[in-house]
Amino acid sequence: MRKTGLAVGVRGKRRKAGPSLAALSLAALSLAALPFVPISACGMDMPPGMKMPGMNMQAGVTSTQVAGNYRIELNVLPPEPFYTAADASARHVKQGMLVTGGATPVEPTDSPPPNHHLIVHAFDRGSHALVDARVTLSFRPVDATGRPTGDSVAVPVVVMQAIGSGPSSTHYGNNVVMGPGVYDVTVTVNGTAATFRIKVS
Ligand SMILES: [Cu+2]
Repeated sequence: MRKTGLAVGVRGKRRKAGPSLAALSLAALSLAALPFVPISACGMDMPPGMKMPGMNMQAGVTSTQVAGNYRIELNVLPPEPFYTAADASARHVKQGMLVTGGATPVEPTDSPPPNHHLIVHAFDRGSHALVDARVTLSFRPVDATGRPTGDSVAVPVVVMQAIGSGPSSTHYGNNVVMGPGVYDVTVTVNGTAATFRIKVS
């Protein structure tokens, strides 16, 4: 890596390269003071491929891959509550997941409590239209060299929409327990596989 700007020498009067300690802690402070960025509708508002390393990872991880005929977007978000359509309307729920099919949801109140909402959106590669997909999803912890450090965990895939956002918000996945670390997440969309390496905090 090339250092720029910081170590411009003054001849005969050596200056230390790099920002001062005070500047560093100021930088850390301003990072810590950044407001939490809410993400609506399961990350639909985040540009594909956007990552926020070193920042509040609760704000989400988004990663996109093209595989076969599909563009697959993976999101790691905070856990979400699930509702049936009847539940949601009876209780006037404005935020959360509307279950439209698939496996049994893992509720935020389940034990052990899930700490992430691991989901995929599936789009047509060319038109970027949402596709109706049969999705499988699993994750496996890996070390820095990519070697697996634990078993692969299959995620029971719920088909859901973000409440209030309609069918265009359809996505697949569930609440999961994922400790901090690096994972290989394997997704299949109608039999087409993609593996994402992501860092979860
Ligand atoms: Cu969701």
